[in-house]
Amino acid sequence: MKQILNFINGEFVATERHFDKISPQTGQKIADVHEASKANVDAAVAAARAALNGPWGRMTVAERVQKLYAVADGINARFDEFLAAECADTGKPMSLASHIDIPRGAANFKIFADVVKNVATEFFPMETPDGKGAINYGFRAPIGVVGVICPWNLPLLLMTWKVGPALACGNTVVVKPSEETPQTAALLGEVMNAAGIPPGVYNVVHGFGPGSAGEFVTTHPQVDAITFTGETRTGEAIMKAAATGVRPVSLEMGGKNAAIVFADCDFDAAIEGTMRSVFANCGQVCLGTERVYVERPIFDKFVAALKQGAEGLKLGRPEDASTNMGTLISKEHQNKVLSYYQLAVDEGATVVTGGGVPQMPGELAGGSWIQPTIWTGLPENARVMKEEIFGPCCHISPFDSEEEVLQKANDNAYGLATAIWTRDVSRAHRVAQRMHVGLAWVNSWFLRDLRTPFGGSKLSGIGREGGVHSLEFYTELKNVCVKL
Ligand code: NAD
Ligand code: 6OD
Repeated sequence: MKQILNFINGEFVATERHFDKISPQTGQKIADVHEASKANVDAAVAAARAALNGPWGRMTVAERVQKLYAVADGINARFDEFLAAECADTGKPMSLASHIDIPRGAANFKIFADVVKNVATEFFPMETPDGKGAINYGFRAPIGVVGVICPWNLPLLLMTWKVGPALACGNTVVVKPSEETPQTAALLGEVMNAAGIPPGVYNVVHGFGPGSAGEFVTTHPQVDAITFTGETRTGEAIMKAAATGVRPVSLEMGGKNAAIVFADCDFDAAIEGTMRSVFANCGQVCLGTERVYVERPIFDKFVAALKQGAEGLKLGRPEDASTNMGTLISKEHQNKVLSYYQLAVDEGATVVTGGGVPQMPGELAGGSWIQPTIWTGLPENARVMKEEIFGPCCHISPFDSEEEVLQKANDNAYGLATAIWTRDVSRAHRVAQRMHVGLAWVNSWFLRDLRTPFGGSKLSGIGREGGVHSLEFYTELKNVCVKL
């Protein structure tokens, strides 16, 4: 059986307690994961502290940048191993992970190295009574040892989205991958060593949340800042943990995102984009759409086209090139999504398509498969319209005016993302600016430029990362004033 070890101070560390990694495709165990104890987490934090005060902290920016380029190259050199590990852990199609998850895993190191290399700080010359003057300049110091708590939906992408900028800014990290997806974080340890990243800079501890590695990292007094991606309730617990010691947190959390489709849109592009935003990664994307509002003149046509698209999705093995939808992450998550499928019916939805579990052949019958699902007919106050499901499903509602759709789309406790489909440029800007979200796409979805701010409003999070905004979280800006 494959053994997934912790990575502490540049070495792979076995532990006594193990937990099972279950394949979401078959329901069979595929690996033994070594759970980190409190003592293992203490060792990881101590190693991170020593590296911060030692070789990593003393490295010039140029040297650090070269090392991070080598990490990116190392991921690309072992692309197929990362791809196989990510797809085994998540059940996602290789066609998806080879275009998004793994290339982004590498890009997150290159791009944030470039950001750090190229960003200037502020400078203010100052007049003084003696006429000689003074200069002020900003200096960015690393924030210290960063605890990185990760989810399972885009494991390598979302972990490196934090680790890339954290290391580029000169910090060291203790990463707690999701218990569902331990493999690529561990594999990255080998790449770090091969790239010459000093021991202790990148550490990985496996385990769960409360009473396990997640809690040990976030409550550790020697962890200086915490960056988290995951569910809103977990984020709240982490924010409480960070209050002790007044430590900064960056929280990227859930969403209940609305797409708004106006009658003047490019219809085919709106269908293609909405198909992706609802069904990509089996609906397990925080930025994904679960509420679709369609202007009444094209409502019936839109519902019919999305139904046709959903019914054309091919579920199957990751390595099969024709697969365009994989599994949910686990049986537990399948049960959660199915409970919402039932709730939608109980709340009075019309099931346009799906609503259950597909029949899969052979060993796949034991996996966490789910049908792509579309509903219509729910009132705005239904729970299915308010709560994040995190599955391949959406509700489609008609609307008659811009004001009406803005009111409905914004009437939600989350505020992560929206996708607006229209050919009217003025309306596109107007609606994008009036949506209570951190990210608004117009005539696109998940079109990402890593230099741009990323984050959510309301229950979807606090803080922004991306480009220079990541520097704001991963460094402390000091003012140096020099009298001339
Ligand atoms: P989760 O909150 O259940 O788990 C995330 C991580 O937190 C895991 O590593 C888990 O072990 C750890 N954890 C759980 N309880 C903890 C505790 N008390 N202390 C410390 N660590 C703890 O989230 P998930 O189910 O892995 O991911 C799905 C969720 O993540 C969805 O809600 C999705 O919307 C959200 N998400 C948000 C973004 C974003 O950028 N906003 C991106 C991806 C996923
Ligand atoms: O692309 C990214 O940087 C990012 N943070 C994506 C998040 C996806 C959520 O599931």
